[in-house]
Amino acid sequence: MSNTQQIIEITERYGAHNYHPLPVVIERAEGVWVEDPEGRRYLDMLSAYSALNHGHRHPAIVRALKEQLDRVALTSRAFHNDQLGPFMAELADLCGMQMVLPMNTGAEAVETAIKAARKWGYVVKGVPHSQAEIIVCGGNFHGRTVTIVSFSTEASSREDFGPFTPGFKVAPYGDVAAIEALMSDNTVAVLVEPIQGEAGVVVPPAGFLSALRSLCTRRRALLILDEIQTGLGRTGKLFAHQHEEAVPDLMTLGKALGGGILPVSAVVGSREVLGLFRPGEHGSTFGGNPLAAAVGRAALRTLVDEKLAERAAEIGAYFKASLCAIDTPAIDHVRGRGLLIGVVLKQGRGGARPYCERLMEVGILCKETHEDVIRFAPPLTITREEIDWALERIAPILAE
Ligand code: IF1
Repeated sequence: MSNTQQIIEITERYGAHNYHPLPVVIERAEGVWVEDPEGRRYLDMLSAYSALNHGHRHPAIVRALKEQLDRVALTSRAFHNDQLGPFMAELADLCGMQMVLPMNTGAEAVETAIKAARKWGYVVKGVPHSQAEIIVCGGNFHGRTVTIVSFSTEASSREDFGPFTPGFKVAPYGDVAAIEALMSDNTVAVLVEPIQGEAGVVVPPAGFLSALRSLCTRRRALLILDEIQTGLGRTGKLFAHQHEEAVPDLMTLGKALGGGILPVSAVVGSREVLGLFRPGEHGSTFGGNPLAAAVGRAALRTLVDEKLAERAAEIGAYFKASLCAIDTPAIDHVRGRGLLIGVVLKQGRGGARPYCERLMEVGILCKETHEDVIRFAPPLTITREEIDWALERIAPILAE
């Protein structure tokens, strides 16, 4: 039995089966390439769901990690450390926001944003306690906690996990009028992804985000944008909301904020909202630890220095146009922005999984999302030559 088979076997024997991974084992990785125990190389076109915008083990980020590791790794927030303040200042400035609350995972950032919005509703807007309402969109994905799946519209994310957290209303994604119709005096926020990732790379109608910004301002509700997947260069701008005029009141970040090395997430926003937290009201053992802060600083520095957002725009446009040019009855259409691309297959042809399995056999790792969509989201450091290498293999398989 090969090492790959042995590793898969022990993983399946002891691990809860909450995933259905492709039958590939990654033993080492560098840049956009990963390698299995038998030495086979694959082009990573999933990027850990957009946590690897900088590619695997980016040298500048690894260096920051190692240097910090030789100084201090963990302090808790009971004391200050010398990395967190500068990280939060650099992050707030990059976002054009005033304050940061550091956490670890995306879901923790989303939970923090929900608590911040509710508190703002009660303390500032004057909503009666425990009456706060937050509007979300169908097809949303914001994490896996019980509160977050309370407003999921995906049965498999919420079945068997009740009872659920109240205070959420669901409107169709992209429909500002429907969101307005759900608003009341108790609405404290609207929480949306600028592009829905898990729903299958769903780009909203042009003008949706800016119309939503105006609506929230008019109805005195906070606009919370979840940029955990779309942020930090992925869609060809630093943040996906910059494709429109839609500066959020709160923004959640995660995934690539950790530079593809550590879990680092944050809520970024105005002093009016994030300034409401008092000591002891919220926290996290690892949130804002010096190792994460040092890695986060390197991730932001690299993102800007290597112009990763601009690269995503340029190379993403080339990749998307090349995918659209593939002559095949299998593809219904291609959608997405920057290097967040979904190839939507025609229904009733067996779905996207078999294509992902075929692509793995020729050295490309990607993932199906929602049955009929192949998601391509390579690291933003990918070169045009590597995209061409991928296209030479993708085209024949999609044309089969
Ligand atoms: C899994 C999906 C993507 C996210 C947005 C918050 C979170 C995520 C917009 C929570 C996380 C991850 C979770 C991961 C797979 C991946 C995913 F398929 F689950 F939905 F990317 F589309 N907001 N998305 O995309 O962040 O707590 O995971 O750090 O659960 O398998 P997290």
